[in-house]
Amino acid sequence: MPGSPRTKLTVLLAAFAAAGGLWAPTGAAATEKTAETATAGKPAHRVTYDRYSMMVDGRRVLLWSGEFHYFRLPSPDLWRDVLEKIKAAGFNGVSLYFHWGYHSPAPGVYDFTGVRDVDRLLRMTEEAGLYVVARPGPYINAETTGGGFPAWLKNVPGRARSSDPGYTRAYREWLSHINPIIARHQLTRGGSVIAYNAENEYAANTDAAYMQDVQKQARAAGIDVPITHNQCCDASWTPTWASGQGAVQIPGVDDYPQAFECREPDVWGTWGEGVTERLSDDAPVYAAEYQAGAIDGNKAGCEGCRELTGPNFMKVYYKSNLITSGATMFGYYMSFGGTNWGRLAQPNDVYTSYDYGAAITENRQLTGKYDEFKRQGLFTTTVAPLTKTDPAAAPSSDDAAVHTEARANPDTRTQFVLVRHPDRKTDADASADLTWNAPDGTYKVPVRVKGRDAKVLVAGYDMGGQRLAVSSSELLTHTTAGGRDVAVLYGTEDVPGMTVLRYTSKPTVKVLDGDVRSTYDGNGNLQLDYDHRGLARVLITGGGRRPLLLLLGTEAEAAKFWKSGDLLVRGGTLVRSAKITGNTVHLRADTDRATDVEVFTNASRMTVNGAPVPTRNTSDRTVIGRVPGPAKVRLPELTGWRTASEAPEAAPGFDDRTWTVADRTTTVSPIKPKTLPVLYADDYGYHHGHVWYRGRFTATGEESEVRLNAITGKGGIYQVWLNGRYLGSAAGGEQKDSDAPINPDPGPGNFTVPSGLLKKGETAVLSVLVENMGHNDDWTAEDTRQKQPRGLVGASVAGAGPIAWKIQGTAKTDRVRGPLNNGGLYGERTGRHLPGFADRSWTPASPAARQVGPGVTWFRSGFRLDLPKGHDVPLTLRFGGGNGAEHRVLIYVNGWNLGEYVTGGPQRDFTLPAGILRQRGANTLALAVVAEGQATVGPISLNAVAAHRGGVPVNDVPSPGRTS
Ligand code: IPT
Repeated sequence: MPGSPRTKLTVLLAAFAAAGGLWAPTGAAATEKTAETATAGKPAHRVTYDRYSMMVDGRRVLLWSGEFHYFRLPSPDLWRDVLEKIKAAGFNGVSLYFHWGYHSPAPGVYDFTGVRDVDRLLRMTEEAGLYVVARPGPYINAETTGGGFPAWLKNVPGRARSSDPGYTRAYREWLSHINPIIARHQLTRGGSVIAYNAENEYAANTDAAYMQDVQKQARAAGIDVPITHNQCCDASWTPTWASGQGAVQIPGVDDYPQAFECREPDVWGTWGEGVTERLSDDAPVYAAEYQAGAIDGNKAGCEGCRELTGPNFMKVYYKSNLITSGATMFGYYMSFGGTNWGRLAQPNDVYTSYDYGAAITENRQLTGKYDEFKRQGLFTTTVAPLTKTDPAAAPSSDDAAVHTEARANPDTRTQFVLVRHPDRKTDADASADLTWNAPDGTYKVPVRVKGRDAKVLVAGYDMGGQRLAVSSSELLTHTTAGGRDVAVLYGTEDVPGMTVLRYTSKPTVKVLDGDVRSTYDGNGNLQLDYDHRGLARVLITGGGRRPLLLLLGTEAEAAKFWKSGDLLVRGGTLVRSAKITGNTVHLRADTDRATDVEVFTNASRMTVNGAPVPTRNTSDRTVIGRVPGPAKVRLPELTGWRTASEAPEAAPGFDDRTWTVADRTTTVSPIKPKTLPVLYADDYGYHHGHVWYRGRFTATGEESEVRLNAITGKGGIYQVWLNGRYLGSAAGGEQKDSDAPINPDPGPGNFTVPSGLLKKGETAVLSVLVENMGHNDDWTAEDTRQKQPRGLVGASVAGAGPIAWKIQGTAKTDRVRGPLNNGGLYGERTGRHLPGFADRSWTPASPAARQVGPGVTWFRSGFRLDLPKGHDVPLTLRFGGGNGAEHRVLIYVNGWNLGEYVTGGPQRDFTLPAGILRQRGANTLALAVVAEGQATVGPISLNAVAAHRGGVPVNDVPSPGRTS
């Protein structure tokens, strides 16, 4: 994504439209496509599709998946936590990017162990019962450094995302590592992968031979599930990869109708109507990436993004996709965003947090958006006729303020009616009577759309052993347990609802709870009238059908339900799973307070997370367990701090003999340096974090000014010393948008040489510390963005002769934590960030009590945690405002770089994931403060975001200490 996505996108869209590049249907005949079936060990499944939906073993599947980035959560056991939360929200799938650069520090070097163990990730998806859309790029965008490209690709000649030979060798190398892992986890081999996405939003500067080869590589590695693509931005872009060379089997569309202005969460639809269009006549409609959060490009904070893409938006837009477009495949971007730990961020768009305003927060907490996902997800994955629908005549509305659209299943004739305002953005309160020609007769159905809202109503549905004729309430889910059906319907609070069920004779209606009137018309119609208020319970028996327990609730009540297999559960903060053995229900559940959890089954005993809880049975044959809340949590104060300043590189006498000589005169980068030699960090193999430069020259005594240019990526700075004297800092430049002219003077910094500092004939040393904030992406596939250099792009001293340069970045890649973890600060090169570093000789002082000067200062503290077992207590590190000059702080916990605090930035709370954090044991916190002048940092504290009894067991992630 570009920095100003809206402008960028508009410009590109206009260009495509002008070029006559609007999408046109191919008119290909509808056929059922069969993916090749392979077998191995586990039971293999057949994956097919037609124009309506995907199918597994011939059974139609509505793929309701959420995007998840394992690389943004460096604690594999927490992957399971998030996957289980995704599953419990009613999703049946996850969409997973695989990040080339995360696995590859250098050409030919790949790592799939530890936090990079994607084989384990895919096993977990199988265990969680989630289908996977595997998206290995090679390019992924995702607001991550290089858009997922390894930084070493910057040194590979030839245009990325094309069939250029240099790039081809590189991406085939990546695919040769990742494809076999994905292949062995396909459904066709008993795994979870249902589809494989080739490339990513490959819509500008395209090369069909490349697109074709990416797929050829996949097939050669044994990928036999359907290949998909996520078409950029809406269906108006070309190519769509629906036909011709490079075409995929299931072309999909990405859509972000709300765009990314999180400062104005009430402004809807800035990027359009957001209705996913059909790209192929013989494949399902696929909303490949549908907006489920937003990039916080203007630093409004994630709550603004959550509001912009909140429950009302979800109702109106997601339900339109179901009915207006008949989509049966969805990937919601993001379900959980995570953290740009280390140097994962692409600096133009994001900072450390990638919370994204998603349904599950960066600290893995459930939000109102999660509730809405659950309401929609339980419905879409329960009601099978939704997997095959055609447009149908909609009920007529007697008031134009209420708009209707419909689809129907051609086999079952079940109807689905979208009810909304004609203008989706309006927040009016509109009512109408619908005249509904439903499969079981014509009904008059009063409906009301209150505020920004949309509903999908169902008619003519065989609901277990029941027949739902029509309802003005929405269907959450239903199940059959102990010989009876249980169904949950819901609607807007205080708004009347009406449901008609069909019987062969008059049934017996018993209202167990709430206020529900019933009438039987003698023609098989049992009509129930009620207001949506709390949760009403109605038991209907006789009438020629098995018993039905009908639950009629508000939206809030509906969100309290969970479904695990056939079991329906109500209450608790999270129910991960429920199963029944004999007379006992076993729940895996989280609670943030003592609460009742009700299971709609006739059991009498209950265990929660393995421990029995007191239960009582209700008259409506359910069991209620009393589940304890969390134990009290105590967090330590951060004390025992020690501090030491660094930056010896600034001193003239510093020994840089082992540093790399920077003397290149050519570069692969399309951006040419202002002065020679080339000083681009990547050209010397230093790809992440800080780099140091030391330049020597023989002084003339006439030097007047140091003139520098540096590209840091957005938000970075660099600092300058001459003969050990601090000259100051400057903002690093950026080279951002592809269509912007190349900036001829990026990140300029001119520093006056203090008189008398340099003596004629003596060697002078210029030391420069430049931060690399991350690499640009390449979303328009023109290569110049991602190859934009980092580091110095120009350096001269007015009045001086030539300068001989040396450069030093990351000393060596951390084998466990990976290439993005640490850069080239002195302290990083010497292990000050690692557990076990001997800091006893350092000065005792806490950050808040110690003023730091310009340059780099480290603080270290150790703290013990003793969090209660069987609990999930997500912690953050919180920064108080600090004082003085601008400063930034790299946060190392047990040697892992968990983010960068920047004064004036949008983020003060930094997620410390369990696993990296020893929940019961000793932890090391190390902070590298890079200040532009005199400053005080903090105060800094540990903060518990929540406390839940439950969670998943989290093992400590290996965090080796200093070894040399
Ligand atoms: C689309 C990308 O495919 C995805 O990787 C991510 O960058 C997402 O957007 C935004 O967060 S790009 C589309 C909005 C033009």
